[in-house]
Amino acid sequence: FSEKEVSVIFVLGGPGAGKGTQCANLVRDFQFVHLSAGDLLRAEQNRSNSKYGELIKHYIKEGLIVPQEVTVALLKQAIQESYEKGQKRFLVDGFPRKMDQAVTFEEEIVPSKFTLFFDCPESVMLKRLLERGKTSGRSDDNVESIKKRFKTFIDTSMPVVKHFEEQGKVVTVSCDHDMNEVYNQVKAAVKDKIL
Ligand code: UP5
Ligand code: MG
Repeated sequence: FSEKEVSVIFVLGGPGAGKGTQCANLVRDFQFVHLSAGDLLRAEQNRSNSKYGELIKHYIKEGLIVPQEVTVALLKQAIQESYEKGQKRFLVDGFPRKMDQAVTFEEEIVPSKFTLFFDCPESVMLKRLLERGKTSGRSDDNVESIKKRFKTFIDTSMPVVKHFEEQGKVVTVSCDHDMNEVYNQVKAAVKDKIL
């Protein structure tokens, strides 16, 4: 795709920072398709004849990054399907979480417009995830997995944020506030860049 055909905003931030919550707000108010890489992987894991089911299950529980071939293919397919239905604006949530994915996506699919980065203290994210874990049924919403997800985020995903920051393509949102206040920051960032 060219940047004229399709615009992509990457939504990055630690586990439980509120990416999915705020993407849902943006979908409600603007014309975006929300693609959560984690949701796509969980759906693939549960698809009955997927050859990647066991692999995805293991990586998610251990808080590790699934090999890019799997995730990039799922995103490419989802974007293609929506594009064919006339959709042009995408929020790519929770991706790219590793440098190789960032490079491959921008080379093989489309360069991102910018990255919305959700900055949140670990203590706040931990509290949110443990609370959500009471009902989410997610295999990684437990203390052991959460600690591993935090470590992967710092070691592997923050370098991606730094990479885009060096290109002047990051807008940081401070997430340790109530949902409406966070959304005001998100809306301002998106309006400024897209509309
Ligand atoms: N909440 C949200 N905002 C709040 C606020 N302002 N005040 C109070 N509460 C707030 O929110 C989390 C919880 O907090 C919710 O209960 C919400 O109500 C509350 P949510 O919006 O779900 O946060 P989000 O940032 O989306 O958290 P999530 O757990 O989805 O983040 P992760 O990035 O960890 O999860 P994801 O699904 O993206 O990835 C899971 C795993 O998949 C990864 O660990 C990895 O193993 C794998 N993966 C890959 O391998 N490759 C990829 O490219 C992507 C994922
Ligand atoms: Mg999410």
